[in-house]
Amino acid sequence: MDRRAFAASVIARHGLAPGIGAVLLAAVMVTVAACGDDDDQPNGGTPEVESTRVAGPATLEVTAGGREGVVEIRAFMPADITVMVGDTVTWDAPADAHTVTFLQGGEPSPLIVPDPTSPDDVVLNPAVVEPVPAMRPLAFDGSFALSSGMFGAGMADPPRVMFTTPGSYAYLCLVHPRMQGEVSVVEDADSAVTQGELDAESAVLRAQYVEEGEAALLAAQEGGPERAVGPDESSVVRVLAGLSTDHTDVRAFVPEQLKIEEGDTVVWENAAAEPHTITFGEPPPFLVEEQRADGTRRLVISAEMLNVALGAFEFVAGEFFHSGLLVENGPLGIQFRLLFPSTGSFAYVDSLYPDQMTGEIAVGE
Ligand SMILES: [Cu+2]
Repeated sequence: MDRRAFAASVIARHGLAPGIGAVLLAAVMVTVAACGDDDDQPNGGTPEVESTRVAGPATLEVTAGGREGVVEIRAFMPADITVMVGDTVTWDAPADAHTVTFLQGGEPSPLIVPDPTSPDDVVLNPAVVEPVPAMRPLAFDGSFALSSGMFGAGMADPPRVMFTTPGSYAYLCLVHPRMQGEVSVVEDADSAVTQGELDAESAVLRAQYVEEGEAALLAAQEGGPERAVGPDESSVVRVLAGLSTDHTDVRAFVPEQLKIEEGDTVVWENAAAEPHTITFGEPPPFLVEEQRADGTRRLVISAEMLNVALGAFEFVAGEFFHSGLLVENGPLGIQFRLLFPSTGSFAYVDSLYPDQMTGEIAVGE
């Protein structure tokens, strides 16, 4: 069986939609072409650290995000790179999971969706979690949409993409759509970047973004929390649950420790581009991993994480209070409100990031 017939039989066996089949076939074809190129370049893939390129293709690593304390970087570093035809680009995700997605004119898929086969369940969108095409192709010529699936943070391995055709290819992260980059592919070695140059640029950007996040946190902490007058001379005090800048998400409650009086109300507000929770008591699990009938994995957001009684709450020491997922355009909105009728010190966490985000409400102490 030749390779084209083999690809067609794979598609037939897996019953893919015709459009997907064409994409997969194209992927198999460019993979075959790439293997041919590799045979001509036995030294391909050797990392290059000088600013001048040696002959032959290189493997170049871009950094996807990063973490420094409570600052999560939301950028590809560097975002725009110029490589030579035949170069392979790989993306390293040292902290959170990301995707590298070349939409090629398509629409970005949302991260959290009702399960298409079981709409009562809310899942991480398989179109974001899994690679597209389903088998990651080794090479990319811009003729099809390519998504790595989520990598890093214990998910898939970093993607590697060989660029076979001159042009400019924009990409983004489907988990954090403001993470965007572009790979320009040229035939001229003098214009192409080296790993040494990438590393230097990445280090400068990383320092700049960490500073951007830390400065935003300091600015939010300055002047203390916003207080409004509530009923019967009580106060309504606002606590930020996370915040974001152009290139960062900052994982902190502001203020982390809040002093209030009996009868005061705390309103937490998610000021970040990522979801947060306010949880007094044992944090519920976020994702439950299951197998679908076809063997693919299903990442369900746990009912405990989603379920929450809506309305006004009065805090009771020792009882479980949980905001659910606070996220822009989510069913619960971005605010969670609790009235504290009795004295005491009450610790809470963000269930999604319990190691990074903790807070305390001290009532009348
Ligand atoms: Cu991302």
